[in-house]
Amino acid sequence: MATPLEKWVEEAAALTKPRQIVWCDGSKQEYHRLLEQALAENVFLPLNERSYPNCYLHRSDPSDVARTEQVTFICTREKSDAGPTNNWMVPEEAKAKVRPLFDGVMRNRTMYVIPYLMGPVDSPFSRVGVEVTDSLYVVLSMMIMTRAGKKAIERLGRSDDFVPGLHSLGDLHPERRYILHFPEEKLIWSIGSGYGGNALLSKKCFSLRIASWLARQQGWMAEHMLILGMEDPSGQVTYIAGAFPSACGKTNLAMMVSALEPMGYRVWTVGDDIAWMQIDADGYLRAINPEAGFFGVAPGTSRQTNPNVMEALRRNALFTNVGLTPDREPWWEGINGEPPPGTLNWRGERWTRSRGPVAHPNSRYTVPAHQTPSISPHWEDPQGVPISAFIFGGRRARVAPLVYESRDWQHGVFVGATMASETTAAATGAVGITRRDPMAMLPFCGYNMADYFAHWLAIGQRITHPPRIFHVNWFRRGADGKFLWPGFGENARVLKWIIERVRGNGRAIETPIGYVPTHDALTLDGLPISRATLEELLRVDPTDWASELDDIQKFFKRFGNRLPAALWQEHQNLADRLSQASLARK
Ligand code: GTP
Ligand code: SPV
Ligand code: MN
Repeated sequence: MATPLEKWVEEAAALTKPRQIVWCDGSKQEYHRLLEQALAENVFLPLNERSYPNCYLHRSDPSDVARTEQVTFICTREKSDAGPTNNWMVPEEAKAKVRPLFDGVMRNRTMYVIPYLMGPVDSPFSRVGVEVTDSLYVVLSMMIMTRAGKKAIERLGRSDDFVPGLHSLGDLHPERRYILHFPEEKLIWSIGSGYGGNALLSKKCFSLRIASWLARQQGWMAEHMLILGMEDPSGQVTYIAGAFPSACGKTNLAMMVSALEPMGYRVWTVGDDIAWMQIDADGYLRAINPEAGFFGVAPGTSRQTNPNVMEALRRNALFTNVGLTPDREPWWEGINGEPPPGTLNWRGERWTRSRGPVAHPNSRYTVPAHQTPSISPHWEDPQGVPISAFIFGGRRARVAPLVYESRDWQHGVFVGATMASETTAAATGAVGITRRDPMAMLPFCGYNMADYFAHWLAIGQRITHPPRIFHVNWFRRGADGKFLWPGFGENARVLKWIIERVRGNGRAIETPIGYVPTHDALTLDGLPISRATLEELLRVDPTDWASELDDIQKFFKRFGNRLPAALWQEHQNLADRLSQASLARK
């Protein structure tokens, strides 16, 4: 008898009518066979075999270079279950609209079936998904980003507990592009895009949008978070999970070479984008990284900013929409000086300054996680790692200081729920607009965010040892428009303060927004930073925060009476503390 998986694949094939169906086993031989085919079809171009062995370049359709939030939908029976921040359609209407686009779409194409496991092979918290796709780029990327093939099939057996994802490139026309989620039936449909988060359905679609829905039902958390371990000179490792919006520094923080390494502080990478977390029997929150690879932003990555990933990228990596030098090496802005003469841009044209950047601002690399020199010995621990602190952060030219700590869990949830950040090239649309992006989940929460906040509050009630909650901002700018903080490896100085706070000995002053390091609390040895700059970095400006309060109020009002009262209470408390502080100054 056919298994539930086989049945679903048959249905998908009946709809899309492929020329043939190929089941992926996830083996090395298969990867190489599919790569040969991708090279023959020009889906990939080979890079320099000496300097970048087994590395390839993919150029996507120029209209298909980033996630498209405007055509991403949460399809629930009730609109209120998707909430005011998601695009919504009734499931039946969404299917009626998009089914015709899938009908016969694979007629002259091969359908690849990719069973995959999210999470370590022997972890009780791992889950199975299956993607069918007609894109070789997707297949090869999924082989790096997930544990694909046999491992997943073995885990699934005859069970029907998997998240099916139907994907087709369609005709790549932006008007016929839809990314649909049906959380009530744990189903994903995606058509018209071959790009990253739109097409690698394991990532944002399953591990965040569907998983966040499941997590709320089942009492766990699925978050857009990096996971790292900070080792201190005694060898003790403190694990931290951090939520920053897309292209705001998760991968770089998770893989940093700590500026404090000479003092014995180093960073171990567990994950760079997604954390699945459960409360364990001892009352700690434990996190696994469901992914097996990193899909990272290329521009800005260099030997100086992120030597770990530069090392990892020298073999078995896929590059998307970067430039190509005459030596057939990948090139992007920030990698190293000027592009060599004769460099091709991301569209494959000979680069000239007037053609804009060499690499697309959202160009990416895809690389197996285990290749990074900083990979934690515990990154595949089946039970996950215990989280002692959460960090929320965004790109804020003003307002948010370098770092502050929330007062308690409820206040920390308020800090996360009111995060804001300037938009980036990771999604289509204007760049640099400040928007509220709660917990960096605005584009990824599969249900009403008011209920999501309530879930966070409820989780706090259940953890005996809740992580302490911090907020950071590496992107504050001075009057000259330049970043005040050097960032990257220097962020270790902030992590050091965070782990000191966790252990009860970091120095801080209480401000209306929370606890800010005293001027002598951060270890700044060897960093040429003036007292004035440090003061500016740590400054809490009452005028800025007063307008922040107004904007938060507007945002909260969108959720009507579904917003937990505790968050309105925190809003009021912040207002009270700010007005007390301004009275005290008078
Ligand atoms: P997604 O993969 O889209 O989720 O992005 P991410 O959050 O992992 O961001 P990533 O670490 O890839 O960084 C995005 C961009 O910000 C890159 O161009 C980095 O070079 C830059 N960046 C990262 N960390 C810092 C920092 O500490 N300071 C500054 N100034 N830039 C940074
Ligand atoms: C993000 O945008 O947060 C990413 C890239 O990590 S994508 O996979 O396209 O979502
Ligand atoms: Mn991301």
